[in-house]
Amino acid sequence: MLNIVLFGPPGAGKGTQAVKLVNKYNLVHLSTGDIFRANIKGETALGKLAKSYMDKGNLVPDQVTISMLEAEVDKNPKANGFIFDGFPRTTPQAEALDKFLSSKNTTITKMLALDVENDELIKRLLERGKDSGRADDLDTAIIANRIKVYNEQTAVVADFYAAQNKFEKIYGVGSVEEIFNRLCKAIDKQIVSN
Ligand code: B4P
Repeated sequence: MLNIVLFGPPGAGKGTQAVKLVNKYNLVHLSTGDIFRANIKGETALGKLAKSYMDKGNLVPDQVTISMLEAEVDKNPKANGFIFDGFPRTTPQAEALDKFLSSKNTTITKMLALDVENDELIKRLLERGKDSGRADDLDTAIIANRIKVYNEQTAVVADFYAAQNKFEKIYGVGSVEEIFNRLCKAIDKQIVSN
């Protein structure tokens, strides 16, 4: 199986690139942000809970997020592999994912981390906020909080995968196609060496 964690700060382009990668490598795309937004739209209990955190730019609690993600993996028993987009975002999430995948005799192949400077992230998110309808993209204070949360709680997840020799940084500025080619090069190199 090819299991990729697509990593990076808010607005780094994880969602944008994940859609292209799943097509090329025939993988299942699991975006925790998208699943939460679908629940918000459907006005489920999970959606109501998630919204109260997401609208402020905070993380949804680990146990809720982990259970939801595991249920989504279980819905796809025949998958060739997964792109985990926006998950794991904390060390407990990374530990839970490792344990869960190993119970299925598989593992994370690689973490690809999109590297984008803060000014560019803020510019992209505000631009998306003009028509995304996402409360967390509209306000510079909420965007600043998302970046702070990333630096304080999420950035360390890179160390978790670096310790397993699975971490690779990919420069995330340029055209969508240029960045996609950089990601594909890293994945193809990994496939050849496996
Ligand atoms: P996410 O939905 O994961 O959103 P994101 O960090 O904003 O997005 P991403 O990096 O995917 O950006 P995109 O490609 O869209 O999370 C939202 C919230 O959900 C979190 O704050 C949290 O509350 C909650 N959540 C999600 N997962 C969680 C977890 N595991 N645990 C707890 N809470 C969780 O790109 C952004 C913009 O840039 C787009 O408009 C795009 O068009 C543009 N763009 C992309 N590539 C570009 C390029 N190369 N050049 C110029 N613009 C580009």
